[in-house]
Amino acid sequence: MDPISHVYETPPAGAQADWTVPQNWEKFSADEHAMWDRLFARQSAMLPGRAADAFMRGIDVLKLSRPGIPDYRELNARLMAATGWQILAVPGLVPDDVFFDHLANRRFPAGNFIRTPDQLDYLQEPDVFHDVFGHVPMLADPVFADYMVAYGKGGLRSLGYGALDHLARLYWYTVEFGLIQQADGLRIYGAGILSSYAESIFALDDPSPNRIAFDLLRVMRTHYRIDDFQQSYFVISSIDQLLNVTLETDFAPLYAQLETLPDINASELLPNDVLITRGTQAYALEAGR
Ligand code: HBI
Ligand code: FE
Repeated sequence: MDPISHVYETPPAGAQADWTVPQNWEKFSADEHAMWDRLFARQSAMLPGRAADAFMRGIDVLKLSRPGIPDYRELNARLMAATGWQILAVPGLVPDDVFFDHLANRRFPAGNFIRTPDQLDYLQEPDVFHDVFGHVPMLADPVFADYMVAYGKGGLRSLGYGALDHLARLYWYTVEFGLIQQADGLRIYGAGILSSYAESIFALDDPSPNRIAFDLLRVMRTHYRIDDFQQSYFVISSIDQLLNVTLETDFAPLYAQLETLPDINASELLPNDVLITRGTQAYALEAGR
């Protein structure tokens, strides 16, 4: 997950001006590679029938099932051939403008560390498992790859409108926590879900959360939780829908409109919502949220 907790102003020692660092693949220990393998085995056993077809294809095309933390020299050769994207190592969270500039130029920044055994199911900052296992397979899909570029360019523009918070919700409810309606059922394409064992079950099977047909303006009005399962998920009908709505929408008037509209709570439903599932919110109510 990507909590916007502590972002420094300037790159730390050893990092480039664009916040990247050498991956230094050789420095990962046997224990760190074993942690990747453990997480990979747990997720890949559960994801067939849950993850989007595009994600499963990405795992295959990029040969992510090879043991150990991927070496970006090899991974980037495959990813570059598929969609022109590359993965670069960063120490952790990077400033928004730096992040958007990387995306706009087909570079995905990945945290250059892996969680420890006591962080198996939750950690604050995105590590290499979340960033590479969660995000990179979808970047091998040509349409999704273009969506991420469009998002990066839109992100840079949003800063000029003071609209970062609204645009960040789009990232959250698509790239991180998105669901997609396939002909053979509901599937996950969001990296925040796909890199989490428990949320990969919750997001599809639990009666608690709302599952709402994706609507751009609606999503940009909706609050989200960074520290627990989502109370609502938004469902796209295809990756083309996501790319096209992003390319065809003029965001400037939308941002102006957003200033006049109230925000929506994460669990709230609106009369115009197209519902795939009306959630009971039992999970959130039980947890006292
Ligand atoms: N930095 N490394 C990293 N990863 C992110 O996902 C990230 C970031 N910085 C900012 C950021 N995300 C947000 O601006 C987006 O979630 C919108
Ligand atoms: Fe992420």
